[in-house]
Amino acid sequence: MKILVINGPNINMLGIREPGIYGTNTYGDLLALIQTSAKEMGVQVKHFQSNHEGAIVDEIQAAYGKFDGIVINPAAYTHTSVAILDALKAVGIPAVEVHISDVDNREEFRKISYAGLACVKTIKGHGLQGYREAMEYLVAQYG
Ligand code: CA2
Repeated sequence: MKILVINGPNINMLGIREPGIYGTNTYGDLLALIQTSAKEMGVQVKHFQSNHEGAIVDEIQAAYGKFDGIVINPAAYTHTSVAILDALKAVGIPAVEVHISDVDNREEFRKISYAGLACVKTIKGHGLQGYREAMEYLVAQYG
């Protein structure tokens, strides 16, 4: 099974500020967790991070026919991007939405998720472990 993990804007800054919301782990720790999880689950994984909406759309489109599952944290684009929603719908690859923080218990605007409308599952507020849980779900359901 091949899983594509996509992270949106500012996720590469994890651990630098706002530890009360996002924890103290760094972006490097997240990459290590994804790699270790993939190895343990016996799946292939590619990780992609961008601060640009169009680049994320391009990456989702390029996954068509190449990946069996997507784990996506669109970060701030979660709450604004119809383009990412449409790209996920266009490729039809099972996608799990992940949020490190509990977006339902923050500002009102974070309760809205466009990308989530195209996802088979959403995991929120489980910290970095949410990425591992998302990968486990894809393996269990589609592996
Ligand atoms: O909880 C999540 O995973 C989010 O997707 C993270 C986004 C935020 O816009 C979403 O509402 C929820 C933010 C990404 C990281 O932002 C940072 C902010 C300060 C310091 C480091 C990263």
